[in-house]
Amino acid sequence: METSVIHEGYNSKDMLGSLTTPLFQTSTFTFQTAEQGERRFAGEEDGYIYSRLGNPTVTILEERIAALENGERGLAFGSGMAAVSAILLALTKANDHVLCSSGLYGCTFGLLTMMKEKYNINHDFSNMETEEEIRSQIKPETVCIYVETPINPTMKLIDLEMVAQVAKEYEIPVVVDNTFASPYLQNPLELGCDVVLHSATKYIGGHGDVIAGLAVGKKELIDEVATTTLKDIGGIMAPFDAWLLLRGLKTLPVRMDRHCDNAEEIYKRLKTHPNVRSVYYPNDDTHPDYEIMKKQMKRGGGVISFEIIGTKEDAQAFLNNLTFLKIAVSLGDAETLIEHPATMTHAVVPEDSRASMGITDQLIRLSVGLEAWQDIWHDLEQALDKINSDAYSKVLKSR
Ligand code: LCS
Repeated sequence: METSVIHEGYNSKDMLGSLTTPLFQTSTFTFQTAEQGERRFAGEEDGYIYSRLGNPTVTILEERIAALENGERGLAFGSGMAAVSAILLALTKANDHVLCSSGLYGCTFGLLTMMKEKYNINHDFSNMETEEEIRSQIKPETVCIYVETPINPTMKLIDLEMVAQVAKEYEIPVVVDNTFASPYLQNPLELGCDVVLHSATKYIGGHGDVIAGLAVGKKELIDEVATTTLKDIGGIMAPFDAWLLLRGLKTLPVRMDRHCDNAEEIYKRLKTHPNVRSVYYPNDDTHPDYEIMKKQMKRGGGVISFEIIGTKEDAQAFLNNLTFLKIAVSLGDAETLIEHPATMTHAVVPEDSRASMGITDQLIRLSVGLEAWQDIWHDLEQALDKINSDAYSKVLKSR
């Protein structure tokens, strides 16, 4: 992995010796003759035509991610949601059914709702805790199982090997959103799943400067997506974004280990703070899915969720009291980012669904960055301590 993130898919000899991958910032490619143009469009001759159909910088990234996820073909998109929607729309048609993990990123939830309302493509949520539970929720119309693990923002895990085994019995493809783990910590295709997706905006980019998505799977399916729901809907990745991602990817293993080291330190401290009611981080034997984490993830990742003791307003005051940690959605950046899922990333999810996903008004999501963990903790601790004094002053006022 450490070597592949740097070298896979690129040979400097092909590019005048350029050490780093060249940026082909071009919308179109010239043909030497009209006949060559005809052959390229007919698929009789390899070569680039137009950057919506393919671009050399983007191809290098696609080959690299395919190697990192151990899949046959990778495909790049203009955002994580472009990847999610292109894959889901390629796998479904009207009256089909998708079985989803009971917890999804807010916009994926929004997309599924829209697919249901506009195209009658239905879905159900499942905890996917046992084989029987999954079997009981698969319908004759089920064409896809869609799983996020770790789940945004609750950090619940789904046993991918178990889901893949059940899905094989029914010949239903399993799509996994691997954004939170990154290819460094978890490889769903190796566990028997069929498609892996990433919001590359997060750990793969790693520097908070690009919105992008990636998908990897069997050549036949990814070829179909490339020529239909990517090409014709058009959510392609720009060459410069691919260039930034190739740069970010080189340090993925180093960054992920540091994110995990820092998260482990912060987790230990959050667990013992008196104003914290609960903490969710999979790499701990008190986490209900710890056995799954040991089975399918290298480490626990860089995101921790926790509930403060208090109200929604206390949660917001806690965020406002942070001094250098940034209040922002997104995750996986060098900077520690902190947000309030109920009013931000998952605000589109109706309140009752949020409650069943475990997204309370007290829940805070922390993407632990690469700063010194002592500094991160220092800022969190002083703001957590203030919740205490706020709560204390309220008690005094109420007397
Ligand atoms: N899948 C997951 C698990 C995500 O967390 C996100 C974005 C997406 C897909 C969509 O990717 P995008 O189109 O944004 O590249 N998650 C975000 C979040 O938690 N905060 O801001 C965006």
